[in-house]
Amino acid sequence: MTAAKAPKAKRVLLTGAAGGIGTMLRRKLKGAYAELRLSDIAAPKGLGRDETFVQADLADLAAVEKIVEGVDAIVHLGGVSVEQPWDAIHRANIVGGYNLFEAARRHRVKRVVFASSNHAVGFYRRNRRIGTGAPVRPDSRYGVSKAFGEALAALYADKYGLRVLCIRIGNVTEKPADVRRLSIWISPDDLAQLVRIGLEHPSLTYEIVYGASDNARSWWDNAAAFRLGYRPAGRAEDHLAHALEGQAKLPPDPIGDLFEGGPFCSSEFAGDPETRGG
Ligand code: 15L
Repeated sequence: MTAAKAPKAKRVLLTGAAGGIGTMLRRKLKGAYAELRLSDIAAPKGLGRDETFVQADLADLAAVEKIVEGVDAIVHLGGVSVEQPWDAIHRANIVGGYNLFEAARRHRVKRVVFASSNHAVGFYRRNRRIGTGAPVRPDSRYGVSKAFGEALAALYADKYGLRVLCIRIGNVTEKPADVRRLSIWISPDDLAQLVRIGLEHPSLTYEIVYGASDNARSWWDNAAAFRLGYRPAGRAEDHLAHALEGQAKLPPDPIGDLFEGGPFCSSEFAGDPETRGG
């Protein structure tokens, strides 16, 4: 099949469905596909009768194979979503990420939308503007696991023909929570738009995009997303007062303020801030 004729997904699996982003997306994607199968370690709250939930631990390949069986596409949000000790990151994001892509290959899944994170590039300085071609610069073990996920995604796309969209999500909330988030914020509607591009775009093969709204203070060149038709409607600056209010409640973070990843960079930081970071 030529790239231009690839059909959009009909049966979709959402991993990490009980988490914050999973809960938002589950609502936004409702009714958009013939089947939306939800999965997580624990059942999501308020599961409707019309919703299908299948429990699975991502570290268990046999369990992951069961949840991917029969779907056309996967939105992979599952795993650890903040910095944690290596054992937890390794189990859920490294082993879990591998299991997810490998199960997708074995079951001939066509597409994966991978929830990557801004923390894969968190150690770039805030006075730089980076595109998706910049080398990864993780700011945490968590960020490393997201860079690993992007690499896995590229391998499965290039070698096995999977169509993959990696979204380096900034921070998805109704309103940006502080000054750093004015640069990286994405509204739930804009994130849903990007996810649907990943599930439906006819000529997608492998792409990394930034999961950010139309933010005046953005640090990212999101041309790759725009080429795929992304038209964000949210603007962080419309919520400036809310962000400043949130900022006023935060402790000072002079190291974090230098880098895109903020507190993920200053946590455990032992380097020279003048010479470290990209
Ligand atoms: C992330 O990747 C996390 O999942 C989320 O909890 C926030 O910390 C976000 O990044 C952020 O950078 O604000």
